[in-house]
Amino acid sequence: MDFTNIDWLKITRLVLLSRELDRLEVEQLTPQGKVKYQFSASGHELTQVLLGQALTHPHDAATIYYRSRPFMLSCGLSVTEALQAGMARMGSPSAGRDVGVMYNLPRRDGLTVLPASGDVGAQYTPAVGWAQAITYHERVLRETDWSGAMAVAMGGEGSIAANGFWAALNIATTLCLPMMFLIEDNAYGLSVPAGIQTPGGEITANLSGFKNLYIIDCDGTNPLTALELIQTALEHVRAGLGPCLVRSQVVRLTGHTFVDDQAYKPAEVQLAEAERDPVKQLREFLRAEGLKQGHTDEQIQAEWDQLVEQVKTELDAALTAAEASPEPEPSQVTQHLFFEGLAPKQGGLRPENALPALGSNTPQPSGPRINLIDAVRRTLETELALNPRMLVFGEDVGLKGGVHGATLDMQTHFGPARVFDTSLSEDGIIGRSVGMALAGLLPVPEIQFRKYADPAHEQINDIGTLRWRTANNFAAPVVVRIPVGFGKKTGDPWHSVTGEAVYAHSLGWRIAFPSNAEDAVGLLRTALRGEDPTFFFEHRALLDTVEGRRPYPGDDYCLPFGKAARLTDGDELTLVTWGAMVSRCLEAQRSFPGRVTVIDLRTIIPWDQEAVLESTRQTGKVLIVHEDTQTAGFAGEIMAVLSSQAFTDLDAPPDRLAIPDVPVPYNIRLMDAVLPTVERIRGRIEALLAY
Ligand SMILES: Cc1ncc(C[n+]2csc(CCOP(=O)(O)OP(=O)(O)O)c2C)c(N)n1
Repeated sequence: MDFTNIDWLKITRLVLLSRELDRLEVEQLTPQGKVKYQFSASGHELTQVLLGQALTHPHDAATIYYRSRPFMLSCGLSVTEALQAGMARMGSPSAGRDVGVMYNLPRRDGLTVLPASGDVGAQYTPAVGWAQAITYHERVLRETDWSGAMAVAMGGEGSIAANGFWAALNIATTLCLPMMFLIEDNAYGLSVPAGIQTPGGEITANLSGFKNLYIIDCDGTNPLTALELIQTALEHVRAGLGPCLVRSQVVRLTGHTFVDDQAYKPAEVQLAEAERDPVKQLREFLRAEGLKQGHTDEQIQAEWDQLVEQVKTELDAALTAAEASPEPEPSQVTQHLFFEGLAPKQGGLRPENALPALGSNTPQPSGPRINLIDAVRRTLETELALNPRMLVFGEDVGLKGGVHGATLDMQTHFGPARVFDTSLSEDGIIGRSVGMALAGLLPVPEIQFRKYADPAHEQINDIGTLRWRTANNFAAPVVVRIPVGFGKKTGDPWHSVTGEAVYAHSLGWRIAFPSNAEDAVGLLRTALRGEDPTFFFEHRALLDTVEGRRPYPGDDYCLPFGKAARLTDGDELTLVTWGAMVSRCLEAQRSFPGRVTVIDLRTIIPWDQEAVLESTRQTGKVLIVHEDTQTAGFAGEIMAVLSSQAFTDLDAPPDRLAIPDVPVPYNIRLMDAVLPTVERIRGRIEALLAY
């Protein structure tokens, strides 16, 4: 952006467009019930419009929030699209699926706007991921067209109290990333004053000692100071000097939403806010500039009136177009949760990413039996060698090689840009993966233990719905590896969780849960060449025990998801299981030779319904064994399908054996008291056979 020749008329037109759009919605469309959620940006427009004009690098990206419509208009969202979004019509960036102000914008000329999240604070770590991806594209892939690009994350001052903000700030400053935080401080987070979010409401003062952070604080309602703050921040970040945090002090001239009457805001505050209205200040600024250039007051007024008229005409035309646009088609509402053959516009496994195609689904076992953890390491290594866009990271995965050894020596082989330690923030690990995936990389984060994924659940859920929310504009196929389950010597409530049912209920995720090294290789490779976000569970009791050992099935082996393994053939009972319970079930069924069919599901989402139903038709009896706790465990889902689709095939009520609804205990006798043991499985088989 050439700041010396700034087109103030264009800036003013965009500011007025946003203001009039808000007015139209507040005065007409919301009362008419045509817009359901109205978030006015009145008072926030100026900084956003200026910033939108400046983000012109083809690899710039921004994450936004619900008050970012002026920025969107400045970045090329048409007024018609904005209205279609509010009115939930086709043509909107989410095809009517998401709240109107939850925008996304695949790259048109320059900037990419990453899919917005409704979770306050969730916008920061994906932007950091994009910023880290910029450095990766530039330094590792040597794609010089990424040089000078930057990421921006925008949020209100309330959002700086959220976990995501701190996770992102830590990462951006520690890695000195090309990133700008734009905090639009309107002094209220809904009704809560800024002093509740940070001491004294002064985030910039409070951050003043933060290393590697350039801080700017200014009035974002004043044309000249707003321009200067954007200019200075961008120059700093684009010069490669590291992240910048801008606090733009703005005003919120309306309620938080259409239904908020601001009763909590004193009248004098509201009056003072009206005085600082950026439109008013812009008008005064343009008048002063006009007078300097020798125009008369009348000429200046006439030009202003003309601009307002133009904006109103544009709005009228856009409204007509938006009202004429179709409603989304209800029969398509289930589309795009997963990849369905159509590449998203951005992110995901796209042709230019040149990811390897799926390999052979026939194993070619050779060599000695290897541990499951070695199988994982070898697969990661072969895929890292094949795919330069793949990155492996997490806590202690670098020099140490992971607390389970899955990434041993990997950093030495592939370098610290591709295999690296992260800060201790699961929110940051998964959140940055979103931005990386959207920037065309394949992030493969490790979460140290299943329970420690808890802080990342906001991002996990947002990744899963991302393709659906954007109607396939974007997709973020991240492969998250997590060691799960009890250990070979002990259990405990923190390291021994499996919790697959929680993820099975997290929309848009696939879940692999291998029971041995061969399946681990095949499933992990399929995940790494796949199009959808995937959890890959590595059971702790199988990592280096005899139960998990198998010969390596080859560098090309890909095991499809949703294909169960039928491990034994029996006529009288179908035993469905997965993970570390597989070997226990196999041992238990040995007491009933020829009577029990053991099915290892191998993947939970999708799960092989056909294999289970087919076997049920033959045996008439089903036992499901899992390690996750019982209530709302995945066995419940299988039983529901059986009762609706195999009711007449059943000779006995389906049974399940799971951990009762308590955490896994530390004391080994207590642990054995809750885990499905071989003896207990045997007992259930016996009872069911005798039914
Ligand atoms: C994680 C989360 N918690 C709570 C909310 C509900 N909520 C939406 S906006 C908001 C206030 C945010 O204020 P601020 O960040 O200052 O932005 P502003 O609305 O003032 O622009 C709250 C509490 C939410 N969307 N997400």
